[in-house]
Amino acid sequence: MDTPRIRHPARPDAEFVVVANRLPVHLESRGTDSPRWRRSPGGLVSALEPILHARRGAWVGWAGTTESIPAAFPDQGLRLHPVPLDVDEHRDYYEGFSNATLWPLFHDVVAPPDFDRAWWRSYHRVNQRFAEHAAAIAGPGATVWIQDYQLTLVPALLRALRPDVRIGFFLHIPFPPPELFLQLPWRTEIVEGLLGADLVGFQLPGDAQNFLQLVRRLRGGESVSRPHGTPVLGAVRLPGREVRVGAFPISVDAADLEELARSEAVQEQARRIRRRLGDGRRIMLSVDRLDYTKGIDQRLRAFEEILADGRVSARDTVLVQIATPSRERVEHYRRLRTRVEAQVGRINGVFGQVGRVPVHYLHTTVDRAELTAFYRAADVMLVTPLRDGMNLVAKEFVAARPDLDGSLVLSEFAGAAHELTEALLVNPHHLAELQDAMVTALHLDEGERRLRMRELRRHVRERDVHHWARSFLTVLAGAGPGSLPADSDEAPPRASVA
Ligand code: GDG
Repeated sequence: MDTPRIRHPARPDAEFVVVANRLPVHLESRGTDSPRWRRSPGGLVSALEPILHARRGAWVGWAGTTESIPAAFPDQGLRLHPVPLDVDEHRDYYEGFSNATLWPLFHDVVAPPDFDRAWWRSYHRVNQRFAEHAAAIAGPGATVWIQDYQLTLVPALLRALRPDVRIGFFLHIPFPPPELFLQLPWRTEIVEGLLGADLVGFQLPGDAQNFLQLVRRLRGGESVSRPHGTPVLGAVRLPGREVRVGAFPISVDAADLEELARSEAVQEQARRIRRRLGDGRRIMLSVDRLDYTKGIDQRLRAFEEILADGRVSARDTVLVQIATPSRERVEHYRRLRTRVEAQVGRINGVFGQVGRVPVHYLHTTVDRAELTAFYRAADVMLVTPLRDGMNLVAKEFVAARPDLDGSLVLSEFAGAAHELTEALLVNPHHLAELQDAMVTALHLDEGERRLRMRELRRHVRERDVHHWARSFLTVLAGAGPGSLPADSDEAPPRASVA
């Protein structure tokens, strides 16, 4: 662990600033020891870390606690700037507006969103605070990259404070069709918030098109230039500047995951997992945050039915569901947990025997090496969300299979399905189709498994998370201050991607 360093007061000298709801650290409690700050692993931080180091970077975000931040806040070798949130703000800005309004609305209202004025006020206030923190540390002409749906107002709020900086925004979740988005009482404020950026990036071209269509509805057709082709699909003209809009599908650190998957320790752990689940049994695996968008209950129901009609048997097949705890105080999430745990209990009660249950349900977070061992141990990976911006689990599974074995069943409503076309693609709402895909995946012959996996891996290795960060930042570097003469009629130049 790095020596703790304190970053107060802020200095306005960072050349590159990442603004995200969370800092890439968390407090870890072990036994009776007092909790310690640890780096949170993840693709975003590994993609951005080299850039943060090379460009005098800083990261602005919430530290994950509503307690006051200790004086010796460790920056883990990065310049971390914590934004404080109190208990009420955590409830209203984070659990409320972010996760009970925007999250369900942006995921095709698979759960009904709640609209609450007090949450909105808190969301606005907290976004203002994030903007002020970013403004306080960004050097003259810095690049600021704002992440995700919790911070949609920050681009415009930051521009008002610091018109000299170049602002990028990336949305990690889907952007809904205008008919759904327009339900939001604060729709204009959010769109204007995003238009404070020089580049607004989405996962898929369809998300970017939804946003451009919405802008046409709200601001008039003449404000949007013609499509250009991926990654920049159009631009919104504003007085004196333009906002580019594009698609940048996120990915994983494939080389890093592959190295971990090839390590002897992970391979041994994978063998141990297989032994413990019963040698000779085929393993189906799912890994999700316990979220209603991930299709966990639909998947369990599909499995229950193929057990009931005898297409699979608990003797030779087992389903491992890792369900990471998530947003546990939000009502929809509590109800989902109750539902899923009742289903698991029923399936195991009806189809299990002593020492041999059909579903292993782990409501926990496993460490990265163990997760990779599960990926390596699986015969079939089930990734069947009802709606998902991308879904990194699907790409991680592929990256972790240098042995070219394992089959991937993937929902067509996950962003990843647009790239991972060699997976067995399914509509997770169609129970029979999902069941057929599960059974087919369990019986794919080795030749076909290898053929599909080779293609999947080629894609994930070429388009990894470094490629994602590079393409976004290359387009952003050509956007922003000075990229368009004030009253130009010219279409913006086609962006080139490194
Ligand atoms: C949002 C969008 C988009 C899960 N359980 C454990 C664990 N994980 C890790 C996975 C993966 C990550 O969490 C989950 O990422 P996903 O992409 O699957 O889903 P969201 O959390 O909903 O992410 C999504 C993403 O942002 C990025 O833009 O793809 O569409 O919804 O990396 O590995 N990691 C460990 N233990 C666990 O138990 N170590």
